[in-house]
Amino acid sequence: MAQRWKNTLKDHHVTDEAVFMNRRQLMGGTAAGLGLAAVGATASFAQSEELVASSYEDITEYNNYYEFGTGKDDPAKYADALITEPWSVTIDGMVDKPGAYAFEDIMAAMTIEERIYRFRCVEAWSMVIPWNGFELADLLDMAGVQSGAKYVAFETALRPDEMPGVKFPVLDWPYVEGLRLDEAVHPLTMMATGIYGKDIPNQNGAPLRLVVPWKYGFKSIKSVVRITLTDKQPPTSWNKANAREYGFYSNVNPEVDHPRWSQASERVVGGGLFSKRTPTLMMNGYADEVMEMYAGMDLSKDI
Ligand SMILES: Nc1nc2c(c(=O)[nH]1)N[C@H]1C(S)=C(S)[C@@H](COP(=O)(O)O)O[C@H]1N2
Ligand SMILES: [Mo]
Repeated sequence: MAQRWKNTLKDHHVTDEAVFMNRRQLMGGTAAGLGLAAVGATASFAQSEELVASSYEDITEYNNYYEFGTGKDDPAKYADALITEPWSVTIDGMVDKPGAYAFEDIMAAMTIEERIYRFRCVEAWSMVIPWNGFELADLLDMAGVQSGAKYVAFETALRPDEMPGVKFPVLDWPYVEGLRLDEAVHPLTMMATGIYGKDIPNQNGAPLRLVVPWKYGFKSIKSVVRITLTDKQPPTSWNKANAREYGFYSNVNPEVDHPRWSQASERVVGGGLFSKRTPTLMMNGYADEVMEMYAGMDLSKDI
């Protein structure tokens, strides 16, 4: 599965930045010392050498976060207004311990790791992002998922005073998303709280956002305030906006085109003049890890 992002090779400063990771992103509230954690971080980057991360500037200045406007540079311009402290995530529905979980308490209980993932937007652009965060499964464990739960629903904050974009009915606010429970507890699925070892910037979904690397980017819902365990497939924003174009699963699939464009290839953001298209990989390159979850499904119909 080696995929070399040649045009971003010169941006390969991941290891340098990892050394400067701040305390919040390094410490999962456990005993790991700063020095040790930094060494671990460098090692984990070295293991992923075939994926070269996009630059911090590309990742944080070219965004989709429609609550702040639909332009790619709107989130970087306007998302500073989002107040992320204090923050809590309500976990409710079919869980043993429903309630509002303070962000600090979540961070103290979780193990923060670094994962370099491909990120593929349904609009056919892509990046490689070095996330910091924890597995969603660990957070769900904290709340105690009850038997009978089959899906996980997510909701973004809705703050008209802080989010200039929500006065436009582009989507039915708040932004909502959902996963099947097996997808939600898959080890690749994470809640990201950092990028390049720094706290995740507001435009990328501070203070915590979902990351599901084998699905189109819109599944990776930002600034999550509610997580609900349910036995019914939850509504999702883009499916509500246009069910013909956006399904519940939204798995990256180069063989199933969007009704208005091909999904066979993608533009790697950040190449500048040398920007090129590269073939899109089945399940965004994670087929070996996730394909078995879709056994028996018709991937051209269950989009
Ligand atoms: N709440 C919310 N989450 C969102 C979006 C959004 O508009 N609002 N955009 C989605 C889309 S379309 C993409 S491609 C990714 C972009 O993530 P990034 O800006 O960190 O690259 O966020 C997703 N999560
Ligand atoms: Mo997207």
